[in-house]
Amino acid sequence: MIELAPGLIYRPAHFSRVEQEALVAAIRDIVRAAPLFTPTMPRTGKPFSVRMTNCGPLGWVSDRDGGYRYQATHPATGEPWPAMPPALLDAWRDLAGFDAQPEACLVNFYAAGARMGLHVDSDEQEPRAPVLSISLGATCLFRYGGSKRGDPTKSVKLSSGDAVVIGGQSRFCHHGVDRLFPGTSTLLANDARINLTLRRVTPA
Ligand code: MD3
Ligand code: FE
Repeated sequence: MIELAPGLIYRPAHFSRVEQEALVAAIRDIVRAAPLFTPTMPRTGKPFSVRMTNCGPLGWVSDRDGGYRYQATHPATGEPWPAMPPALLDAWRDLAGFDAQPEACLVNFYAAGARMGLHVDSDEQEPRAPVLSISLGATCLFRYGGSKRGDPTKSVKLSSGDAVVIGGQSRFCHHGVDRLFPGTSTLLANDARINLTLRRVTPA
């Protein structure tokens, strides 16, 4: 356990290989029920390079007309999101240090070359709840900074099986994924990476 910044807790290799394989199997079931979609930026409609889906009662979506938001249904199929797998609820209970259940698990699928620009997660209405991040597949270079966009940043490599709890003073810090490292995944084909983020959305 390494505290990268106040409230930013890095747990390298938290999940065993067998646990990672079980998470990938659970995600395959989720993607079958709730296909990956390509979010687009508010107003401009520019597509993200990361594809996404969700599980749990709420899911994060974004498109040109509706902007960033949580909603109970898949933007393309209109179906409710699939249930959160028990292994993810267990991980939240073990790592989040927050009494109420998570309501959303955002599944980010990075194909080779995908990245995520520096941003703040601020669409949740429960600022006391942390975000729990789980990385699977290819190693990435993750960047985090301060509450202001121009604040200095630091970088850390996130590898398959790593968990990060983002809470406290770090909950509203800027962060992003600069790049993936090809040839680093023995879990997923084609240098892909999956990141899961568990979130409490409504006030607990
Ligand atoms: C640091 N995902 O989905 S997870 C996101 O690897 C997102 O896919 C990244 O940022 C990914 O919003 C990073 C780790 C993470 C999540 C939230 C944070 C780090 C954070 C909030 C504040 C500071
Ligand atoms: Fe984020």
